[in-house]
Amino acid sequence: MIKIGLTHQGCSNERLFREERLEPVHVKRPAMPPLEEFISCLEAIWDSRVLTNCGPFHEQFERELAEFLGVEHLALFCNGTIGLVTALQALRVAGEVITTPYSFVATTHALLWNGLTPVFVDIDPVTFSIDPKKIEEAITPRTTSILPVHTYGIPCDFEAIQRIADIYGLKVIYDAAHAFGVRDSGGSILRHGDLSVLSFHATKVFHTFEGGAIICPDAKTKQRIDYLKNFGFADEVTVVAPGINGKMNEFQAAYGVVALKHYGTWHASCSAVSHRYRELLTGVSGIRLLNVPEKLEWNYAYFPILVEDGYPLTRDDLYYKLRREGIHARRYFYPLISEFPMYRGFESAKLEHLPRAYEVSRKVLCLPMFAELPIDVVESICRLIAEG
Ligand code: T4K
Repeated sequence: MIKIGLTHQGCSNERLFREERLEPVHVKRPAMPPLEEFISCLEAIWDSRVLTNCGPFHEQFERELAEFLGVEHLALFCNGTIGLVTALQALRVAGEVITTPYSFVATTHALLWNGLTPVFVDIDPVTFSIDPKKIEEAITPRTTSILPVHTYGIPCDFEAIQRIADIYGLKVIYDAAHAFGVRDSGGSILRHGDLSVLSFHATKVFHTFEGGAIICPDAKTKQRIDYLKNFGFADEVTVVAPGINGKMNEFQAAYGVVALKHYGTWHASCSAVSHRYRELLTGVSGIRLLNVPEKLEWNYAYFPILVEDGYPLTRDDLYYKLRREGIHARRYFYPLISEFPMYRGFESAKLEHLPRAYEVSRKVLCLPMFAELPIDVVESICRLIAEG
């Protein structure tokens, strides 16, 4: 039983975790709307017996989500990974794809599932996303596309990336798994590139248990993606592509409709958590915080810190120290994707080509970050970090 919301008189949360062996505080805890609100949707599903294949909740959620995100065309998916696999299919991507080693493995697994060759380039030390300056030198005659990731919801340098894509005639597919609701002065950052792919996994700022979406520029592309996510069916007797089953079911979609109404509240709570972390960790020697651009409407997807040389403990020492206290921070993203066996044979995966990504992966620690995280727990975590 989790008791992170409770502080007993004279007993701090950090002592509670240690002495009473309560449930640990994980890096993520899904935000959930009141159960009653979802139950009425379940009743509607029970009555209609429409469980999947783009039923009424699917259509409603697709519409309401597009409006909420400020995008015109969006196709829902059963999860983000199948969304990525399908996005690459939709654009008929072939050959080599330039991407980042500093991400969750799903980013590049989607390439391997399409028979594509990942070409890793190093990251920018500030955004932790692909460094556009490194992209050009990785282009070969086989390069067709770029697959950047908006790491932790901080936008990539999309202008520089698009400039290169335009010069060399490359497609850009953004892995926007972390970028739900992020807006800059021009609007949703999902408008960039040829396609963007969201994840609504349980650990994301907005979730549908599992789920995802592809954001696309026009109705024609959406039509093709809709065919692809439903086995390629254009109608009952016509199959136009070797599609997959990527559909979001009615339970996920109904949940999405309900959850969307609460996102504003959850976002505000995450903002309070993030600001308290920032107040307490700014100036702690050897702890570096994520650089969030000033005018960005961020989503507080993660709270990564870098444990630098000036800190008295190594990153792993701090990770285990917090763990002993019941705080389960996570090392997202360590090891690098390029270090896993199915990738390390690629020339671009050699660590000598990826020094910044390697360094960040050895220093990063993502602290618990979710809407229900009590501020006094944030304060306890920061005390533990500050004391070294
Ligand atoms: N691209 C990027 C850049 C991504 O980060 C991801 C997913 C994808 C693509 C693929 O999208 P999806 O196909 O997943 O839609 C988690 C998530 O499973 C994964 O979705 C996410 N990225 C990745 C960064 O994190 P794990 O293996 O770390 O998850 P897990 O099960 O250890 O969960 C972390 C903590 O969250 C747990 O310690 C407890 C808490 N938790 C988790 C779940 C699943 C809950 O409280 N409730 C839950 O239901 O990968």
